[in-house]
Amino acid sequence: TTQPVRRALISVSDKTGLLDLGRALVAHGAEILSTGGSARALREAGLPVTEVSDHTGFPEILDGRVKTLVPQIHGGILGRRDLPAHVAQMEEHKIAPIDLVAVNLYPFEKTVASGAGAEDCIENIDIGGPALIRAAAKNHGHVVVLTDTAQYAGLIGALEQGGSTLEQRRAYAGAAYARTAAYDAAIAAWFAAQAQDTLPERFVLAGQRAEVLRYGENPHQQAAFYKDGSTRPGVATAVQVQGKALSYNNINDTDAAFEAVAEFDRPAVVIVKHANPCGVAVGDTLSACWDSALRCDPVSAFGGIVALNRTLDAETATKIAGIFTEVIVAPDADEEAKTILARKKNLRLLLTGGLPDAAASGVVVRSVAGGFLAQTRDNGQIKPESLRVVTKRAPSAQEMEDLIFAFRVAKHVKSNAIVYAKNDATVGIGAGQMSRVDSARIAASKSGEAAKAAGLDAPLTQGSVAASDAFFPFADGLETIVAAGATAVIQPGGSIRDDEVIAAADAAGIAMVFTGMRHFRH
Ligand code: 93A
Repeated sequence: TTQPVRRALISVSDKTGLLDLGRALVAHGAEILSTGGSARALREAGLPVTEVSDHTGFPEILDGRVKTLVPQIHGGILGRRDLPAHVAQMEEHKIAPIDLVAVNLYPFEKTVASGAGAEDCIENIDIGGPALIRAAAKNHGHVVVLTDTAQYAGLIGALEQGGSTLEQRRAYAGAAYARTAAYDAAIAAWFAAQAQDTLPERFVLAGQRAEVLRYGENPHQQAAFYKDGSTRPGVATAVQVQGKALSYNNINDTDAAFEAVAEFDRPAVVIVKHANPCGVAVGDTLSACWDSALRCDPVSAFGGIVALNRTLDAETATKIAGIFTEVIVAPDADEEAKTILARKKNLRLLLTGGLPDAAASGVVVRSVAGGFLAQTRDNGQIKPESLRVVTKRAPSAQEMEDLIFAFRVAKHVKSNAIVYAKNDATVGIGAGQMSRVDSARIAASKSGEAAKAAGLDAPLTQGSVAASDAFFPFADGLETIVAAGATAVIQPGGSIRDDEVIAAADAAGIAMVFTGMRHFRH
């Protein structure tokens, strides 16, 4: 089944590695057929090449839209060498067999990502290339297909052993169909975007395996990190400056932390554990934000992920490095900060080069047995003018600032979420409980422990404000918050018992604000 290459067709947009491949093919006695630009590059390197148009006697026409879409080429690729009838027909029509096809496609994805106009994008829809790839992959019993420059080295190695093996050709064929499928998925997504069809009838997910991870959420699970080519600053596009390889959980937590910190305009720090914030603060400097964020729950912050929305400075880096931290993610870090962190060999430092737009639209998916759910991402951000005070007492200016801050944090906490905040920092976070009352209680009791650890006698929730990601179905959740010492509450409103909840707030003399927007996150 080892198949030597006597004739190869090369048609590549990305010329990386082209000359190495060409030289190896020539050295092993192959004739090279090639299209315009690829042929020119090979010829300029002194390699013998036959233009496809010379081989077929038919010129490239329609601005190159038709260059390889001819029977001499597709017959040469698709003809079965093991069927006498095929061999006879090929001879009759003077079709020479082609044993290798190396194609990479017009850069459609890159053209779209560059923000090019529709005409440019459409011209970059490759037709002949996918046809060549699919034909060669179908006839992998006899033909080897290369669709990725990273495959060239493997093929060159095989040529040195006398040719490609069936096993290798089969693997490349599978990769070839995955490539054309992903390519068409990108084209379909572009058409859907043009038509503003957010959730199209057929939703195709495509991703490139960027990394095989050591394991998944648990050691007995396999895992890989797939990237979809998005340029949104974040965990997929970040540069890792130092530290061990990221784990599955690290990637998930880093994503949660960085998306949360991007919510704030002022300098901010978010500490995440198990995909939930355990300390968040905004302030004038990152260093001050770190102190406040850490105070919220220093026990949980151990082994956490820290996200910052400004360039990491030396003072803040020193403080973060003072406790065990798994990952730091920031838009950038200054040289002094990098030097300080370099002493912590295992600590990962990720630099994203920018911040994602929290208000940007997009679609998020999650798998369920038998399919997946897709929804537009939660890009909702409450605006001060849409808030409605529903109690007799209105919040003070500082309370209002803390309420808006707490609600922004609650958006990034798993439901049921209750977030206590004071002076631009969280002082208690209750996450992921099945009952809202439990979230309110847990957050308050954690803050009591944090206060004890800090040598304070009053719990941090005393004189704080509280945010709830969804409405209170009964007054009990609100009463728990009042008992914890909060003086103002923010919540979406919209329960049939809103009146009872408002009455309980008035009875306690606290201020309450409705947002009209819910932030469930499961
Ligand atoms: O315009 S096409 O869809 N029509 C074709 O017949 C065709 N054949 C190969 N594009 C076609 N190709 C593509 O040309 C290949 O997929 C490759 O990306 C590109 C290489 O062109 P050149 O060798 O001129 O740089």
